[in-house]
Amino acid sequence: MNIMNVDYSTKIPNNVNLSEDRQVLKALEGWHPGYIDWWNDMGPDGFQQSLVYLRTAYSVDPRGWAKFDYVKMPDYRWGILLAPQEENRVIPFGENYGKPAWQEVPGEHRATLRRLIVIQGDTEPASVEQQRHLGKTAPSLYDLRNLFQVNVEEGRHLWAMVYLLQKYFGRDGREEADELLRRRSGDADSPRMLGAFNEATPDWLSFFMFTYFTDRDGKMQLHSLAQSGFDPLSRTCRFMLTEEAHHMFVGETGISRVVQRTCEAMRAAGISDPADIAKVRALGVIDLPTIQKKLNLHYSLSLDLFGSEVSTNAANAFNAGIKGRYRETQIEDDHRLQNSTYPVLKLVNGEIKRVDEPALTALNMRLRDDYTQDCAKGMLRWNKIISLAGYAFRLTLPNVAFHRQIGEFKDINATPEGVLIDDATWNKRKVDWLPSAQDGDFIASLMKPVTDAGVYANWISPPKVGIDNKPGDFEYVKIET
Ligand code: BYC
Repeated sequence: MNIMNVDYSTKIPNNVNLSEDRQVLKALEGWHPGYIDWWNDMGPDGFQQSLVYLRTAYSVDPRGWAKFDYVKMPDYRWGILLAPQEENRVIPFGENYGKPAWQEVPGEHRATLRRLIVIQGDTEPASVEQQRHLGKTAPSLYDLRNLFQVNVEEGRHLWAMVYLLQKYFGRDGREEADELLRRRSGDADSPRMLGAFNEATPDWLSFFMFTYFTDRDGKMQLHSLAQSGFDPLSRTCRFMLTEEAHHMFVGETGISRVVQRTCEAMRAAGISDPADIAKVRALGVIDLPTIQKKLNLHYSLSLDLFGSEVSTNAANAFNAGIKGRYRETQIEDDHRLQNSTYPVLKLVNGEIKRVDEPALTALNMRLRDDYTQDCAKGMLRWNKIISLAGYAFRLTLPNVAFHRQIGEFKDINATPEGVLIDDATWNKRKVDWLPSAQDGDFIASLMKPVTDAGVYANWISPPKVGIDNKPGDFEYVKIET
């Protein structure tokens, strides 16, 4: 079979020759009904009978891999797609640097690999659960369609990890696959594994922040796993990254459009001070200081997803050849890191300072730094919109010590500028930096569904171009209740 093209003749579309891999096909077919039950219970609330203009992967050729058509979500063809195998690929880092990449799980690293695959898999359904109520308040059919596109693809990413578990990890892999359908975002007894995936996504601004900041953690982690010496994981993550790009596009352009609309409305009303929150809110748009607060929240929650700055787990995964660095193969060094150091932000005598640590244990910090750099690009774009509208206001990333629950800064309080403060000051000032209940109520009051084609809620600008180059009044979702 041609690896570039996906076989749609089996119940589970795939480019991994499932029809000749009866045991895995059977295991996946056994898992399928539970997945559909999960999708019906925890996937988008309502809209399951609606026709949604979705893209589905039909190939893994980067030059043309998806086709668009109307689909009912439960009929979406969730498939197993791996990027083509690179001939003679070698392990690009760690103690096994330069040896042939593994096509089977190396016994001594089985537990580490399984843990990483399970964590990755757990985030995918979690995000669908977090976003399940948003369809009811979508600001347009265009946005509704983008939400559902993100949701079905996160569902596919779950399938991707479940395939790896079932093909390569035998009985315990099957048990883990079942557990992935059992845990629930925010559940007191059986929560999702990582913190940010148990938080609520209560409104569309949160959704855009989530797809900008949290999906971007996904990008960094997938890039690191795409370097893996375990070749099936590498190939799986490489293809997932193709889809992930759209999710971050939804976040970046979503925030751009909110900022744009706010600036336009302020200008039209002759408002010169963007911090005059009452006046701005009276226009039915989201004021820039509140957008900054949402940004502070989602960025800090997403930073926690990188784990501790100094981590032996990260060092072990790298040494083993299982999880590399962002763009590992493009880095010019020895790819073993036995003798190098990396500057890590730490608390030293009550001050935040960079301290050299062994590069191996500092890998989470390094990936987080790469992430921060990537996040900063959004600020440039959004601030350009604000300055073109004639306002001096600037959106900024808060200091990495701000509002942290994992790592070096979890036990201290810091302002968004990185000034350390005591508990009393934090408790008094936190409403200035993080969304308050009143901010949430105000945003919630704007979240009214808009379901006419080509029409947008007052608080968000229309997109510059349509999906798949469709015209402005295209009916992206044919709503059927
Ligand atoms: N919450 O050495 P440490 C995505 C645990 S997002 C709760 O500090 P390590 C997506 C950790 O598990 C990408 N627990 O950190 C986005 C460990 O527990 P155990 C998802 C946490 O292990 C949007 C202990 O603390 N993929 O794809 O080096 C929509 C000490 O750990 C947290 C991955 O994350 C936390 N935030 O790094 C849809 C890739 N942080 O084992 C999808 C796979 C740490 O001692 N995961 N802990 O009980 C990893 O590479 C690493 O496990 C982590 C943590 C980066 C998550």
